[in-house]
Amino acid sequence: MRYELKSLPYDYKALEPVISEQIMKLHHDKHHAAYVNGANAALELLEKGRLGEVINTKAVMRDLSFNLNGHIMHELFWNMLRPVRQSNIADGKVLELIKKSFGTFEAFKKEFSDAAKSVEGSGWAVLYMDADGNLLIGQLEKHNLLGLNGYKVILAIDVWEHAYYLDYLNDRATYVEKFFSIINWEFVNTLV
Ligand code: MN3
Repeated sequence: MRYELKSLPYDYKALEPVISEQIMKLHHDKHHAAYVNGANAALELLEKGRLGEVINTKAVMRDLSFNLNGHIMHELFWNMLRPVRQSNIADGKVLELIKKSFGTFEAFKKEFSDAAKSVEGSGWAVLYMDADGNLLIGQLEKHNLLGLNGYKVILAIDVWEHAYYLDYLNDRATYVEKFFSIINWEFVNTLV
């Protein structure tokens, strides 16, 4: 088995002015591609190990966790975005679930934004759903640490510097605020 880098579901410029074409090209074609290649390299080593070659199992599995989760998170992330809309509040089933778990959309937005702004170093803020439709917000460090096992990722924001620095420099807060205008709630509703 090998993983593949799919094309973006829209043009590189589609998310401007929130996320520039330059960032999208680098982010998808270089960073996401590197996670796909890294995951495939780890798979190849595991296959060699099965054939008797001596491998560093712990290191390979660490690489697989980092790169495969990086690939999975980016595939979701691209689909979770769409061209900017001025009023872009959640609707449908996901809005019901947000209200059930957080009270109001605004309370959800504040907690999610605070999570995104306070990720230490490289990582993600994630909206998770359990099997009963309860939502929780958490952080991922890198792509793979501090996650909630058994929970489904239904929304995530990449707050690695590669996701925003060329457009926002160190102003992660503004990137997080503008992210809300490009969330594809239609896609998120297919996950809940
Ligand atoms: Mn990224």
